[in-house]
Amino acid sequence: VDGGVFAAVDIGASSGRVILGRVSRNGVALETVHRFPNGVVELDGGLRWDFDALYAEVFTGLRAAATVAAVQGETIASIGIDTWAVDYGLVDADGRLVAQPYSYRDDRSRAAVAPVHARLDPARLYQTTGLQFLQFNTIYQLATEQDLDGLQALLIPDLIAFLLTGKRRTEATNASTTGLFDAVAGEWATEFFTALGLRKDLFPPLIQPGDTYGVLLPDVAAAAGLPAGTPVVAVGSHDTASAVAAVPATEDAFAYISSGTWSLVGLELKHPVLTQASREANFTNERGVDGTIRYLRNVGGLWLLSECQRTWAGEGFHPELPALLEAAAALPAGGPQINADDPYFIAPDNMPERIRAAVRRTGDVLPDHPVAITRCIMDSLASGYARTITAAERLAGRAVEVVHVVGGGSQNTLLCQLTANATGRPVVAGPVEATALGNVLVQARAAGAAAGGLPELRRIITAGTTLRRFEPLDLIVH
Ligand code: LFR
Repeated sequence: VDGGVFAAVDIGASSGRVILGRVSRNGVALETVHRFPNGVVELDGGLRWDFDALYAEVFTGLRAAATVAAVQGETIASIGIDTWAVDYGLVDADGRLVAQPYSYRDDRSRAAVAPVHARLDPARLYQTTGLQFLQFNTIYQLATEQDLDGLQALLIPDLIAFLLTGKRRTEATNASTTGLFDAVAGEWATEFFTALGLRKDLFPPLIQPGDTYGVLLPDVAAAAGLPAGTPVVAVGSHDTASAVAAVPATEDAFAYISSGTWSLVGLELKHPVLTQASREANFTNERGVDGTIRYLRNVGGLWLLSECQRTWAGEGFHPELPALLEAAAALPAGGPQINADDPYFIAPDNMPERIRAAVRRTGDVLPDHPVAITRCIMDSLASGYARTITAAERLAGRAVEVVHVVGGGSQNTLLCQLTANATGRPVVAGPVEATALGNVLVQARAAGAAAGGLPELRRIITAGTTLRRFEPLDLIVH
């Protein structure tokens, strides 16, 4: 491992950050130089992302990164970008964004599912793409577009890279979430474009993690205060791909939970599982760094809790998270649960009442109290994780001995302990900033500052991070 300083742009559904990652023999040291909120906005009759505002924040962050590095006498070797998946912006021939991109939480794509399936049998779609069915997959979103003439679609990280470099590419891990990508060939599934009447060049050509989009446009570099010629390197631009790359696993028999707005729960495989049973269980075969397969399911995530907090705040009630979780931990096990992956919870608004209604439908009662609701969310997530890991073991024919939790949720002691209990496996929690670490390490390898495959990159992380371990507790009192 040689030294190097890299800038990671990492934008999630609820916040974004620009981070400096310093890679050395002792691991990767992260320094957040800019943090900003994100969220869906109601705009032009839909739920969208305020992309112009996000790009301005990215720019502010890059300027901050340049300043911090300059003070230290360092040069930023490259920039890498990751965000959530599936969403895209449309640009015209002059490279102008024609509208703020829709959010996957907008409901419009639901009505497009049946027409797409009328043309492409879902079983055939799965056999090729291996993608789990989610109503917001890019393929259904695109089917709602009225007029794509002369436009090109850029996935969100690729759109940022395009504005920075002028180069149009589609990064492969994120392309694998579109529903238009062949999981075995690792190429666009061109026959599906044809079947849906989409131009084959609707998306730009693929780029692999570690390859370079291009260097900063001269005016961009000048405005950001970065050296001319600073490259923008493709990383696992799907945030989950970067997070999984940074799972500090030291053995093969592991499952991971990338825990944030969503919980992405599954295994890392060499080959996709495209069986009928896998489709019925709605497992996805998304592409990871180095051509690995992220065999996982989207289980509901901390979105359930953050949306509740938003509702409670609107009612003038601001319970502090640590106190809320501590009180929830004191409640007995065996309380009411919901199915955390129900699409019913995808859209924003009035989450506490929606959760209580879902519990009512199971014939149970959930008190209208933040502590009870919080405990219900935690229990439901832990059960969802356990169910998913058991199914993944069966479908992929692989045993799991340890569960790694990375991302923001790895700080949630209650959730980690409940996960250990529900899965009956030890849980290793951390790092919190897995996504940024995965982003930085792929850049570091591209620059020659780190070497090897995922096991070697993971060893760099394990060396530099403190992990917490939770043993499963037997809750049955004898
Ligand atoms: C997590 C994530 C998931 C994807 C969802 C929507 O941030 O990227 O992997 O299914 O957001 O894009």
